Amino acid sequence: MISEETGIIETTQSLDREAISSYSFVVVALDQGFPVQSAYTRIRVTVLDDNDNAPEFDQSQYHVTLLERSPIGSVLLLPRAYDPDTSHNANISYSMSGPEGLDEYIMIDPDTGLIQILSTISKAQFVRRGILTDFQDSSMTITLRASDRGSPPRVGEALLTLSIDDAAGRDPPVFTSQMYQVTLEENAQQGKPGWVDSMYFNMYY
Ligand SMILES: [Ca+2]
Ligand SMILES: [Ca+2]
Repeated sequence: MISEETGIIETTQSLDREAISSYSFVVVALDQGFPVQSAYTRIRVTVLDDNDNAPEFDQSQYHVTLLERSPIGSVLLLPRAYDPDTSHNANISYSMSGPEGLDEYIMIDPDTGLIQILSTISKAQFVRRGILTDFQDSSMTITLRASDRGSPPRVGEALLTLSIDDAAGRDPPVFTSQMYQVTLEENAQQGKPGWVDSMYFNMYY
């Protein structure tokens, strides 16, 4: 709106850069003589960006099944996040958090969001490391984050459910020691067992 008296131009409602990023108009000045003399000028208003949008992933949940012993460098997922703001307010950095120790096996590229395998994954190892609670357990939840570089930054989140498929890369059973010493009493009853401790990985489906 322009004041006819002062020429001051004011907004009449709040502006949304994501809806309209610039305005162009012509201002005409008229004197009160006769005949009327006039001048005009063009005005272009560029709306600066406010960081009023958080990045948003293209899905709120992702599900990926990973074959055990997939080659190092294999791509798990390429999630995409979008931010309708501009410049650093839309410049996205990706990160993730999951069970402790998982970051030694998979990584997310902060610039592209590409999630890749860093190290050979086996279910047995995940159970040993506490990344999976037990052999019955085959999936974990990872939180993906997309943060813009606004001030303050805004963050969008999505969940990734990662399941480990151990059908193809089944581990053989392993003994916990290479040698066992068992003592038995003389005249032990027939059928009395000596105890040998063994662990079986990936026996549960
Ligand atoms: Ca904005
Ligand atoms: Ca933003």
